[in-house]
Amino acid sequence: MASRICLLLLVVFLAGAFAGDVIEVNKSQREFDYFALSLQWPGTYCRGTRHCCSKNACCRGSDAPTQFTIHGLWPDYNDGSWPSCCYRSDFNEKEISTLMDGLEKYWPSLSCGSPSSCNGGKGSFWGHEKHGTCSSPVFHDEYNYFLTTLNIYLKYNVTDVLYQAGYAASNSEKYPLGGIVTAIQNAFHITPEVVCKKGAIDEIRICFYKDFKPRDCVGSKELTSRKSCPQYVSLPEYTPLDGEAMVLKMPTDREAL
Ligand code: U2P
Repeated sequence: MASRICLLLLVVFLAGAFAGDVIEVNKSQREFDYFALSLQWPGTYCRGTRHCCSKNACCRGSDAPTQFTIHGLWPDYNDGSWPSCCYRSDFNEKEISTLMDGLEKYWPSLSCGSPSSCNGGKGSFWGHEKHGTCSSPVFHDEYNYFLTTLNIYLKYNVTDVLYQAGYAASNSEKYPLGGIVTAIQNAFHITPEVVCKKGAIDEIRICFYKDFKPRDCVGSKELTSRKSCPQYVSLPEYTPLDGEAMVLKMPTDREAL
């Protein structure tokens, strides 16, 4: 009887959690172990830009991001896997309207595609942050999930740490991967995970306990975590697409999908 009441309370709790209309609880996924703040380097990502649209920050010309931007705050398991879409909820962009300036600046979309959300729809770019639905019991609503992510991103400024250690964006320099990892270890006392694409830094992930104290990322100690990176890596400068050509070729959001 007591366990039935507990189960009922849990369902009621989850039903009220995170966002407005909760449709279904995915009971097969257990609670996550830690958070990974995944940061992407626009200089690397935007090299692959072929299409422009209004929401793609790679197409902002001289206003395009020149720092690491947020890819996501991911609830992860210690075994290297992660839960996703723990329950389906209707993402309501109005709940985070006061955060929009910060999101546009620090957590922009770097493509024109619309990733699917947990209810199977494709809409707002931030609606795709299905990771938030698996972040209970740390977050109970959309607003707190996005606000906290912005805050820890600003607190743990990876771009600044690398810059202070002499690792600035460059199209000619190569930097020792070990030096980049050491700079972050010295600043935050944890080991990050580094992901590369064609010899360039693509992502840096820093990880946190559920109380947002920094911790090592699971992949950071394994050889596999840095397997995509050579010993010397580049940190490419952002090269804006040609402004004139961009305006002429710019399709509508719908055409770009
Ligand atoms: O790495 C490819 C995509 O897998 C998802 N991912 C990866 C590692 C992890 O710890 N958690 C996680 O969710 C990401 O999917 P996305 O959020 O982009 O849909 C990542 O891009």
